Amino acid sequence: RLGYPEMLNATVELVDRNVTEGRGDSVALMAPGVRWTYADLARMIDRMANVLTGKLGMVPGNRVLLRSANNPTKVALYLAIIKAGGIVVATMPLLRAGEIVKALDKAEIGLALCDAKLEGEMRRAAAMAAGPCRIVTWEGTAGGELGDLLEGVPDTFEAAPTRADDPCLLGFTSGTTGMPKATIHYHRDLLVICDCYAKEILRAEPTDVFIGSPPLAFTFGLGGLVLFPFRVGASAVLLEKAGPPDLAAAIEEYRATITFTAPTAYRAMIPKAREYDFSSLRKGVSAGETLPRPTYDAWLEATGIRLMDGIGATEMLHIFIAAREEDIRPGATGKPVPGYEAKVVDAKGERCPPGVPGRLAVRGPIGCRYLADERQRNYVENGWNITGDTFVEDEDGYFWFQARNDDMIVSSGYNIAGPEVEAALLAHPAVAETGVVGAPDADRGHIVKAYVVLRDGFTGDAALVKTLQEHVKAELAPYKYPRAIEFVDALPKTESGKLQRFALRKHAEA
Ligand code: 3SK
Repeated sequence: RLGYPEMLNATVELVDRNVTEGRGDSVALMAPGVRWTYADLARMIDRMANVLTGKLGMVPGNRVLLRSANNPTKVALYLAIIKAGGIVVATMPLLRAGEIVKALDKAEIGLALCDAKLEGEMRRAAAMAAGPCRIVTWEGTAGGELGDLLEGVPDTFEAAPTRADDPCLLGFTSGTTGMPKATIHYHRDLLVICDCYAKEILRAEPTDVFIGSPPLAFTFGLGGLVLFPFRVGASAVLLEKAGPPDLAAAIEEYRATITFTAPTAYRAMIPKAREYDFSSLRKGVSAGETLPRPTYDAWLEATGIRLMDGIGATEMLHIFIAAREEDIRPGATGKPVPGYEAKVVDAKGERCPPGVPGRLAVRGPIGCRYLADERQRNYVENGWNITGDTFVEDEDGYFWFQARNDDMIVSSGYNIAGPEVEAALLAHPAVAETGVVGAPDADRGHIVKAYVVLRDGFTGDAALVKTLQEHVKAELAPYKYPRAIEFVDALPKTESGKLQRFALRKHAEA
């Protein structure tokens, strides 16, 4: 149905096509002090591709590591590597040398392009790597070492003759376990997620201005802040600092229309809706973590926007279950995105009847291909991608998130989904953030333990513990209430904003 030609280059489709079809003067990228049209971006990409294949000796099929916060130079380099037939290996900006070296070794990297601001850890990693790695740094909009290389280089470049199923991206899973896996994606995959999720569910327009916080190394950010806007000739705003206060201010400054971020950030921005002008917004996508109903309701009340929850995976590049605004069933993640199939299966792989929880299995136009990793066998069974999530499918075909498989707490024989208890706690005005895990208990095997960050003005004392316990008992089956509550200043999170429940579990077990 998607019918891509055999020969296909993703950069040509995403950038050059905007120029050849008359959208060269439309704004592609904005960032503090930067405003590049599609024509500007196309020229920058071509100069960079000339440097890569000329002075830096890159040949099609080479893997190139890319390191920086979200900025226009990173996007141009990303797309230049792809246009020249290379394979991008993007890493999360906050990674330390000991983590970067895992990517260098796994992907056998010989060339790394790194924002000068992140050079220290990059050089330390290269010194530890198994093979030699040349590092080229840049400053701002391609000044510094890369700027010198770009001097006098032509601004036209003929794209490498890539096939639709040539690899162009190695995406590392976000590393919540400490042993990242590299997933291989093809040129066509970058278009598939635009033509399935973005076209059918998001329905973006060329006049849209996309903004958000996920790093481009997390494919949620790559889709939302580069691929989706470029596929329709819209604009994207790139923020190096994209915490909730920065994001809220930037929504007003750039008159953004579509936000991509995690539920935590939406929650933190709710009070900002009174401080900043959010009237330009028309859509909001939430992913990375399940969207709790209280956050959905509060964002709707603050902005009038029905947040679009979604679940995706680095393995499948982007979101595969979601709902259009008019089909949203608050609290449910949605239905399979057109082009994908999903089912809930039991331990034997049989489809569970509606209402019965099981593992979520998905298949569609993009499947998981790990780079040399035996965990491939656990993830793909008979063509179905077996995710690590427990879901329930209802009679109407909506999928309801229960927990990560390893987030299920078994207490006195009850199966309790930590995220469900989190959602109940978040509905209390005292609770800003919470993470719920099982803590070992001699009598019950495990008890439900909540780590809670309080909103300003509340005190974490015994009276509040009691109040929160009673609150959960009133919201959920009483056996789910947190028997232990610990008040903390912050919760451990991955760089993509996901709660690190394994860190909380470790703490609870100590
Ligand atoms: O749901 C996620 O965590 C995800 C992962 C990768 C790409 C996109 C998404 C939404």
